[in-house]
Amino acid sequence: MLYDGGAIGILPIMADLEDLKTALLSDIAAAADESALEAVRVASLGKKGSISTLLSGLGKMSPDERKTEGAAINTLKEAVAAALSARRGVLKDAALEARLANETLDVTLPVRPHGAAAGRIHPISQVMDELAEIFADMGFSIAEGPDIETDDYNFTKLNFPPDHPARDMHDTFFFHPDKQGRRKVLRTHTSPVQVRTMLAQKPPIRVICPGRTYRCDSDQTHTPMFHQVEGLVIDRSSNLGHLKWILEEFLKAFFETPTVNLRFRPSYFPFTEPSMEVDVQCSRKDGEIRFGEGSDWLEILGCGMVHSNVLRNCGLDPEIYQGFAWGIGIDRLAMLKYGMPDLRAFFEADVRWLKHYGFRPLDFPSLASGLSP
Ligand code: 2NM
Repeated sequence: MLYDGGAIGILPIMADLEDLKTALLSDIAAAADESALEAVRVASLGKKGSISTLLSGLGKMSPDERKTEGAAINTLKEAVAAALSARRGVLKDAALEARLANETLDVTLPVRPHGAAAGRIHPISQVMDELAEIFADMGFSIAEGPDIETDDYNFTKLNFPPDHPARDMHDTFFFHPDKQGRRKVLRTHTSPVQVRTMLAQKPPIRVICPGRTYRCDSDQTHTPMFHQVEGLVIDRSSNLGHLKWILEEFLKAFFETPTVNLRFRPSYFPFTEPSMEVDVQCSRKDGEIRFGEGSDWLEILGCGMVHSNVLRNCGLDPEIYQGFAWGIGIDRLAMLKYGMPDLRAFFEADVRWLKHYGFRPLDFPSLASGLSP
């Protein structure tokens, strides 16, 4: 059957419409699949379809004719559209039934060792997960902030006065200054996250701030982007005894040794007073380092009591609150714990390296089941 409109003429009588309806409905009922059904739709309701052609012929009719013919054609159009949609539903269900009957899946087959299971967790992500686990157990939460920071948060609020030489200690990546002459920086440490935390929260504060940090420095032991975790505790009577206990507990849990011996040496950071560098006692044999024993010392982190200027800059009254902070390099922690000799391999995205040093995605660290599976 052709629905070319021409066969029916542009001035159809009601009987022609009935014939057309019967023909279309029977074609719809006979359509065996969705593409056959679509052909009927195009031939009737499509731009040049029979019903569309009838509708476009209305313009040539007298107003009276148009009224009756128009209503009749629209009724036809609706009936055909409804039949098309009903048939489409039936065909869709039938197609799905057929697929379900044909496609089978043997759920007793072993899982293929491909895909997600073949991926590996990067050692830095693994160490960050381990840190989160250890500090969460001691009541710390994790705080994060932007990699691009203001000079104010990265330096000024942390008691680095403008033009103070301490700013040169951090080989800073500066952005071009804006119209007001302010230049943003790639944060040189995660301390600005602690500034944000102190400005936003009331003590007691217990946070760790892990993340990417940037310094313009690149050699055997430095990459321009590296990872740090800093910790901050603020309360009315937080003191160095608490700091020492937290660091010992952390290092014992992280390196999975029953004891650690720490040595605190005086040092200088603008944001702490007093400031200290901390060494762990260790032994070195055949290039391997062991903690908790031996006659050697390895510098591992920096720490101190938060400077009263920093507290004041962050809205805390140093007459009421005091606290301590520390900072550790995550990349070096990972190298020490997992025996990776070359820092630069961390950032080369070599899948062979990742296959060797990476961690299985479902073996996440837990203090109960072991941090490093
Ligand atoms: C370190 C060493 C010592 C530190 C201080 C602060 C803040 F914001 F509270 F002032 N955050 N981080 C800090 C102190 C960091 O890294 C070696």
